[in-house]
Amino acid sequence: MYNPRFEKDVFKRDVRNNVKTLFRKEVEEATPQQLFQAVSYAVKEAIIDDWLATQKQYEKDDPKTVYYMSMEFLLGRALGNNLINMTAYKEVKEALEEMGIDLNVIEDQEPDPALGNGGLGRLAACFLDSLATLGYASYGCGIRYRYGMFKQKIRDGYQVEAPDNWLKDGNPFELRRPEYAKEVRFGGNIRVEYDETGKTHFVQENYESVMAIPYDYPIVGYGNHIVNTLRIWDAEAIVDFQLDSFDRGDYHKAVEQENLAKNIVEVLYPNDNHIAGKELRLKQQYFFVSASIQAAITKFKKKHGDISKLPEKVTFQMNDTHPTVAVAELMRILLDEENLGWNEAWDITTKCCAYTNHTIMAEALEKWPIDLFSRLLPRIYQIIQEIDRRFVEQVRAQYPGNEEKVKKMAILMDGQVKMAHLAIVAGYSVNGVAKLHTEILKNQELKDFYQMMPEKFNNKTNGITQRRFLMHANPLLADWVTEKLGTKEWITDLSKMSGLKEWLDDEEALKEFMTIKFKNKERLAAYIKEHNGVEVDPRSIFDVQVKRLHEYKRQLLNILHVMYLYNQIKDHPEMSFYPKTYVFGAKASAGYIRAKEIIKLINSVADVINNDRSINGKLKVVFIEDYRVSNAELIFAAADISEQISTASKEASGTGNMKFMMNGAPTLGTMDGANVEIVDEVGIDNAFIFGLSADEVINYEQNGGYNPYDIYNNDPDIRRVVDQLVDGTYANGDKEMYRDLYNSLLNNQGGARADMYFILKDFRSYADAQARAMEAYKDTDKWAKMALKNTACCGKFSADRTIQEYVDDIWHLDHVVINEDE
Ligand code: 26Q
Repeated sequence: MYNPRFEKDVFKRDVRNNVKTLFRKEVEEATPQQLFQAVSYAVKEAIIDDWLATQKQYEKDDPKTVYYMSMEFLLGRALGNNLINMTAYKEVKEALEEMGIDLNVIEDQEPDPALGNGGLGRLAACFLDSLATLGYASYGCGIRYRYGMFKQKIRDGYQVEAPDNWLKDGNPFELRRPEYAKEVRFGGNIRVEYDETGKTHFVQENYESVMAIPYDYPIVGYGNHIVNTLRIWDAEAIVDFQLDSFDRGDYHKAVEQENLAKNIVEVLYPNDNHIAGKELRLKQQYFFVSASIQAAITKFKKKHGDISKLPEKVTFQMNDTHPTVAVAELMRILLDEENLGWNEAWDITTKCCAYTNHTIMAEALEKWPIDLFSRLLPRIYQIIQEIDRRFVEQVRAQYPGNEEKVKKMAILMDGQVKMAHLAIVAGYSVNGVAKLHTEILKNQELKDFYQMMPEKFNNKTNGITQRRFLMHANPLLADWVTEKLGTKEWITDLSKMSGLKEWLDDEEALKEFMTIKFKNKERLAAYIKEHNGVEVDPRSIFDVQVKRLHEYKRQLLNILHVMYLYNQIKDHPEMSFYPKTYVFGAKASAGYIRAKEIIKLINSVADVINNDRSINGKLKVVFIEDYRVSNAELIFAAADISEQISTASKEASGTGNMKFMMNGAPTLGTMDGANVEIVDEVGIDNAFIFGLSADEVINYEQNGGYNPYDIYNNDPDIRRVVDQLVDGTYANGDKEMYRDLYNSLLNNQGGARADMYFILKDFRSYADAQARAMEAYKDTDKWAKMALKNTACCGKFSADRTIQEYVDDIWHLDHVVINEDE
């Protein structure tokens, strides 16, 4: 056992004491929430020792540090994960059992810290886990939103949003660090001053400002005593720090600053792959970026005198363009506070900043109106003007007379600040998140930049942490894997999973593997019964699509196909059909009307089908309310089929696809994002691939799309389901409820092409893949083999592999070891 604190008796005493001091109760009287708090504080105490030791080691070794800058960290619950990474989960479970406490029940008391939307935020969380586990010094830098991702309720089939007050019972794991507060300034004007040496100074005046207060959150590495830090910033009014400003009659200013502070960190924008061009969003971005960069520089300077050495010790990774003001903020500090010249400052900045692109969706490319931007961040804007001026000069020098290039590549153009261009120009690395995605960036979206600076571009295929998504999510399978491999090495070296291939022809092993899947399906069925009131049969095929709702992800294709199957079963009750349960989970951005219509449609179809006794339960549809990290863990473990059906070229990578694969669910999907690499690993025969290729999609797009009526007119099955959107079948006779969805499939609307996402175009090929999957499932032995093959081939998709590649190719961090005896 690695931590003496988990000496059972000591731990039990700690928990008892905590219940007493926190709640003045005995364990037997405490509520589950109180027990969660008491247990968490006991765990935190153990973490703190390692946290201190880690920071001491860093102080001594002085390793290069990555600052992972992200507007989102979708952490999921901490308690179970921390216990796993401290290698104390089983001991603590036993200790609690002896006290009559069920750890699972306690874990369920923890609110999901949901400081992120979906893929991008969850990736950031997986990366922190891997950085700590691999022994690299890192800080996650983000915002401590008062309200995270909204809670989703389904009322009468519609999505209703409720606030996520995740901090209402306090947060046992965080640590407030007021001594590291930083001031962040907005607005006002810049006065130019010259000192006696003739040097220019830029002085911001008439600004508003807030105090950024860091909260540190421990990130526990697996079994190595390393504890890194996620630093998320809260905002407080400066007046809290200068109590006398009320006396000075600055009452209005005081109230204004209170409001500014409160608003900035109030809530996470619930948009996924879509830009909300709101001023408050830009404030959030600059707020956490400025505080984080200031803190990083302060820390660096405390140890090193010479700021020009910054790139040797510090690197800033920008998670998409959202923190891109970082490059201008770093320039500002180097120019205005460190008094460096432009060239020297630029040299440092371009060696410190790197950018990851997560999307090619046009509506997700971040641009800000210049008037808004320059008003809010006047000095930052001046600096960007100068960066742009010099860059455009360079473009003109390289492509003389080619003003088209300037128009396409400039940072400031058409009254907008183009954040991706800024990130590429100032970054030393630009990476995509899957092979296909990076190729599309190089050859289409960012072609001009790639031609001008090919050396910056590289791919880092995403990954996930097996600690959360296998060990914690699926303990039965995790134990089985350890037993079959005869080692636990896969926990920190997922390539070891390939050893499972030895069991592909072992009938007994396959049976055990499928029994585990069955138990996980029973566990999910119980959850569905409790939360949806729907009975689903764990013997049916669990076909699952869980992810944010977006048209390009094509949940609509999935549900139209369910409608088609239902028609088939009704028309041919005698046909051979393996019982299926279609599981959906998805949040729609609150303002995304069409996405919400799709949620309503899924729920309406579920209602009709689940209540039709004539089909003998052959088909069930379940929409899981409030899809989030904690219930995702149950869902991945229980899936038979993983739906990854985005329009090819649109999903940069996807990471849910990897979580399903790891848990033994073959992919039913398009050749998009990381699906391509999943197929490379597992073999085309162990996936169900369909649909247009990325090249074909891009080709259609460049030629104005295709005509969906060609399909609608010629395929009666498709016509029937499309017509069912407007004949009242799924709307109690209301013919208008789904008219917009119907029109989106068939008719051009303003700028939007008919069936932009090629749903009807891919329908037949999708239905065919679905049929192939059902046929395959009927052959139990063959299916078991296919499922196990997926688990056995998931090694590449560990975030540990991804992070090692970032370290080797981009960050060049030093490896740190904590000496256990110190
Ligand atoms: C931007 C401005 C204003 C408000 C919101 C936003 C915003 C927020 C979140 C824009 C985009 C996002 C999220 C994007 C995202 O999650 N992208 C996904 O990233 C994953 C990790 O790389 C990939 O696997 C997915 O393919 C990609 O869609």
